[in-house]
Amino acid sequence: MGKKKTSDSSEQHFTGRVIRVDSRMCQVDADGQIHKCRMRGLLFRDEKEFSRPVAVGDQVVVERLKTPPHVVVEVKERKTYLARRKAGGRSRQIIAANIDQAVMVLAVANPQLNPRLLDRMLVAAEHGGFEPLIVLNKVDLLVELSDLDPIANLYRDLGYRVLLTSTISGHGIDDLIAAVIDRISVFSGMSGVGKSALLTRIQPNLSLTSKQVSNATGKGRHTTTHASLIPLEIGGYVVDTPGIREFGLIDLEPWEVGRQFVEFRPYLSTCKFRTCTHDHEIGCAVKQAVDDDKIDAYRFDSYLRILETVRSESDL
Ligand SMILES: Nc1nc2c(ncn2[C@@H]2O[C@H](COP(=O)(O)OP(=O)(O)O)[C@@H](O)[C@H]2O)c(=O)[nH]1
Ligand SMILES: [Mg+2]
Ligand SMILES: [Zn+2]
Repeated sequence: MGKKKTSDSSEQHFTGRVIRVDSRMCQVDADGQIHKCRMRGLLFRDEKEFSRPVAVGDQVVVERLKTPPHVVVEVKERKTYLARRKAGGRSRQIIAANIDQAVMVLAVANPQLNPRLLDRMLVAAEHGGFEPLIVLNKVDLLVELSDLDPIANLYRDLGYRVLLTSTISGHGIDDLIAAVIDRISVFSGMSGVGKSALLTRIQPNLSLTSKQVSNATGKGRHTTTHASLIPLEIGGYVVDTPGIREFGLIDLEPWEVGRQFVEFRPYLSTCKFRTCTHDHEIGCAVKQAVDDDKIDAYRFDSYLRILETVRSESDL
């Protein structure tokens, strides 16, 4: 990378991954070397949709200057992005780009397993285009591992990967490590489920900055949006986000919610209305499939709850 032979060192370019962004500077990881870079002014020109031209997770081309800082001159096309609306505006702020997978951590106990929250996270991941990985942690607290079969099998039958882990016994940790190598992963889940403990198992010295709440507004509501990527020694990155709230249901219309339920998809084209929300419409193939036990009733109930939330948010 960037080995173009040239007598003029200012001509040299290299590619890397943006791991941190401040207002005018960013940090780029190129093969384990971290470079503080400026962003070429031209990059700011055509930005209307997004409030910043360079995002954490972007793959970029950097021009190497004789005297650093080097300059980001090109941003490669984003595969995915996690965004949120800027307060009071239409433009969106990218929290992180090119996330490969959403690792959804739940505890089997302490706190109690909450499949409703899991379904909500799955909808957000499907909508954002991140591959979900479900991690059921603290299995050491179970008497029988097979107690988890009903829930693990429900989601496995839907095609999702489900790992059972314990940071105490070490169960499933190798599988988790294999799943994060060379990928950009965002960990989400309620406080107390064991995210930090799992990350420490992946890499002992890895520390996420804990939630930072800025009181600049005086109301304590404004959580910082500055995410960063933490490089893993085994290869890959973990996204350090200020919190699970970011992993929201942004820009989802009520009729789109059903499309994020993988098991609804085969039926959608058979619903009488293209924008069917599967709750009150006639000729709904999804409701029929629920009645025929082809779609799990619990998942359908989750669907109706999420639909309600999305409806009330779009009414705002
Ligand atoms: N029994 C058990 N406790 C765990 C496990 N993983 C984490 N914990 C405990 O759960 C609590 C919360 O863990 P933490 O990693 O801080 O959760 P986070 O809020 O998701 O980052 C801590 O007291 C951990 O020691 C596990 O696999 N089994
Ligand atoms: Mg934590
Ligand atoms: Zn329908």
